Amino acid sequence: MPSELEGAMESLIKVFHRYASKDGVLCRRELRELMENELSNFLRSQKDPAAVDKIMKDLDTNGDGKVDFEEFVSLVVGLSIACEQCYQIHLKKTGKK
Ligand SMILES: [Ca+2]
Repeated sequence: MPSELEGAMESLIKVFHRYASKDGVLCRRELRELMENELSNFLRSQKDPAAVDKIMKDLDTNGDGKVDFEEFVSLVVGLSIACEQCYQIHLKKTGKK
C-alpha cells in the first residue's frame, strides 16, 4: 500500500493522464477541462476570464502550445507553495493543526 505522499504522486499522474489525450500532453481545451473539474476552487477565485490562457502561456515553457507533465507539475508546485503559505498563516492564527 502506498504512503500518503506516494498516493498523492500517483494521483497527480492519474489526473494528468485522464485529461491528456493519447499524445500525453494537454492542449488548451484539455487544460481548461482539468482546471474546471480538478481546480474548481482555485479557478473560482480567479476573476479574470482569460486566466486559463494566461496560465497556459506561463506553463508552456518549451513553447509548443501544449502542457506536458513536467509543465503541469510546475502548476501544482506553484499552487501548493501558495496553499502552504496560507496554511502557515492559519496555523499562526489558530495555534493548532
Ligand atoms: Ca509545452
